[in-house]
Amino acid sequence: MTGRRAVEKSTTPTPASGSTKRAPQGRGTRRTPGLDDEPELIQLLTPAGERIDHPDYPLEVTPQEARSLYRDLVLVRRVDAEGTALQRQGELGLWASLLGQEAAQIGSGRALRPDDFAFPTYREHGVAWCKGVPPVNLLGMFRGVNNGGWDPNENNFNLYTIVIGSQALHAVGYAMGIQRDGADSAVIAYFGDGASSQGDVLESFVFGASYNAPVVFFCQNNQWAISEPVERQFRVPLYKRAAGFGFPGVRVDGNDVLACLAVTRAALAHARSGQGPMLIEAYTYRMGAHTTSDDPTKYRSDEEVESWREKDPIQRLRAYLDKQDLADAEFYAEVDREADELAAQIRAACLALPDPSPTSMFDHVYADAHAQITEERAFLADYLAGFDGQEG
Ligand SMILES: Cc1ncc(C[n+]2csc(CCOP(=O)(O)OP(=O)(O)O)c2C)c(N)n1
Repeated sequence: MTGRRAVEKSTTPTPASGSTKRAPQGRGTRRTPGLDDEPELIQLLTPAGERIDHPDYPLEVTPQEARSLYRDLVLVRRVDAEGTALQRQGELGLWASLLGQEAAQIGSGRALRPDDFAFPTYREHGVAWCKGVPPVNLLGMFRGVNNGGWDPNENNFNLYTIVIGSQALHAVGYAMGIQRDGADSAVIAYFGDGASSQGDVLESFVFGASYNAPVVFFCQNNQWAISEPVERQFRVPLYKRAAGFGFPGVRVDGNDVLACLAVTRAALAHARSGQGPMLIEAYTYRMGAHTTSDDPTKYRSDEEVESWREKDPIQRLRAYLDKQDLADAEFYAEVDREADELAAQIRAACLALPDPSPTSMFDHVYADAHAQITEERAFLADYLAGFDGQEG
């Protein structure tokens, strides 16, 4: 591991992880005056579960709220594990795992009000959970039986976006719309570190800033864009890019659910009060593969993965609950039992998803009837009818 990542990992303070400073090597030795200050990492819970305060992001959580955040983290991890298992058993074509990113998603998702609109990528299963999208609805697209699986307007949660970064533009457009409606809501756009190099995301920063749109850009920096490491894309820490566009950027510990909740709440309040966008960089790690069709052992080291395992978001909150005596064995057993039940439900519902008719691929191509589509649909229907009565 060389370059910027080495610099980032050594200078980002994670109090209980005991990170040590290493001499930057390779490309990381190039210094940029004024841009090489230590990035501040906003953290409210250390990896050992110690609660710390931050003057700009105060947060009160009741014992009940802390337990419910734990429950969400565990259930969402289980939904994700079931998605991976279903794909491995041939029931899904693909699955994009969120393993390791639960705190970034649950923390930010819990900060959203029902009237706030979220624009996800393909990995935001935790945000979907917070927005009330039933987990089984996430499976349709990955099983290839529908193009989405939920109505975006029912839960103010847009359909998953595979085209990297395009949803950031949709989010800003939507935010400009609600701004003109005079609504007191905010919009949040999720994307990854790789996506932040995409033109669409940078254009959305320009528009968001120029129009002071009520939008929060939430970047989950999970360190890798498939096999591209983050240091290949950034000369400066990602959150610092916001300054160049004229709005604030902060880096939050993406494995700390409390910090993600507090910082996202503050950013949404900032957006709602007419002060325009904010960029949140949730500094986290993708513990699993990019998707089930990827093999990360080809490009990243076991040591790197292990070092992040020590910062696990669920263990961290559990350590806090234990230290504060907020949960007992019965509570943990109940959450695990609920997770087992949820996994079984998802599995059964996935297998019961109806297969679409082959000609349904022509539906919704255009809003109104279209001569060419009508002809192509009829051609396929005729062709398929030719097999009627044949075996196999
Ligand atoms: C416009 C576009 N270019 C390329 C791809 C192929 N692609 C799929 S995922 C991905 C990497 C995305 O990385 P990042 O934004 O960091 O998100 P992550 O998957 O790590 O959460 C790429 C390049 C795509 N889907 N869309």
